[in-house]
Amino acid sequence: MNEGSTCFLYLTTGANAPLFLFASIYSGLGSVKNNHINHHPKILVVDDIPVNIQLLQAFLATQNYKTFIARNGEEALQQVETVEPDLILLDVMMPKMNGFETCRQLKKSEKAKYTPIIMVTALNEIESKIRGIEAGADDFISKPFNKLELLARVRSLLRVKMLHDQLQEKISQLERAKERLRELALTDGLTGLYNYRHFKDVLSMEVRRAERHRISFSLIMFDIDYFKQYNDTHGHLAGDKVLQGIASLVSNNIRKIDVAARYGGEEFAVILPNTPAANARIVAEKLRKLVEQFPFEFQETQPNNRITISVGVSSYPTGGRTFETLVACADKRLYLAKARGKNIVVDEGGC
Ligand code: GH3
Ligand code: MG
Ligand code: MG
Repeated sequence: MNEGSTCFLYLTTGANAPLFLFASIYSGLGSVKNNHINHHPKILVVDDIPVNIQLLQAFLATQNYKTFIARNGEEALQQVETVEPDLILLDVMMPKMNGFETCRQLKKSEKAKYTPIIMVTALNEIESKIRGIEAGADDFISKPFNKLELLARVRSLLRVKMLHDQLQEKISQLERAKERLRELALTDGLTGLYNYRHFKDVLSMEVRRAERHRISFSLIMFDIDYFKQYNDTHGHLAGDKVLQGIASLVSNNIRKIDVAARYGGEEFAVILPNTPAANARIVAEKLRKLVEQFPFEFQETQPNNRITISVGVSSYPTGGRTFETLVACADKRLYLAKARGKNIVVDEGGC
């Protein structure tokens, strides 16, 4: 008892030295240091004997650790799901599921597989330690425990856990950045629609799918009418706004499985999977009307006081059976639409 209190006194009054060391290690690690300051590490104490729990809990609380308790292996497995502790102190001798089995289960669980586990064994039990290592334990402390030793082991494993957490966070950041890069590589910067590269991939894939499953699909291509005149009169920035407006009209009015892309300067394409020619015509007509009816800025200076589009539609297999023939067919029909006076849909002839 006496020895315990001396030790305790030492820990509370003499804590500056180890804390200083602790802080200086972390000062080089940026956000890890802040993490440590902002959050009190969570420790789960697993023991079937209440007085053991109380002892550990009382001591850990003086060190600013948040403690949680479990009185057996099953409770420990449940607790890790909600508490997500930074460290587990696990008693070896417990009825039903002993410490080794609990350790094995914890290390298998999704939530606790990277949580350090310190096994609390009887003094100098070498056999327990070997079994503990085999069960995945990270460290050991003997009962009755020495407070200084316990603290050193706890701190050392929390350091590992924090580095692990930080690494995980960096990995997630990298994954998110990679995903964003992937998105950027597939999208058109001005309109947010897919770019030509992605359009090419999707259309090629649709051709292969259609060949294999004997299903039809369609391709819509359209071009803005008299757009050079609009740009020349109101400038490129105004022209860009029209391109963006048309892109939103299209993406907000097609199905989720349809793929809208900016094919080139003022030309757009929409791939309609599982869509035969008759249905594609309806979609094309809907898009044409939406553009015609949308109140674009400065539209009154355009012919007929409107911004309009001319649309060509080709379908697999009647309009073509390959990437090239399908695009060529939709393009030809688009130019037929221009030749016939613009602001119309053409889905027949020319191919
Ligand atoms: P038509 O009715 O036959 O389609 O004639 P048009 O004037 O629309 O077509 P033309 O091919 O002569 O000109 C296309 C114009 O599209 C040229 C250019 O000013 C404009 N354009 C192409 N790409 C962009 C772009 O990224 N931003 C802007 N603002 N304008 C663009
Ligand atoms: Mg044009
Ligand atoms: Mg054009």
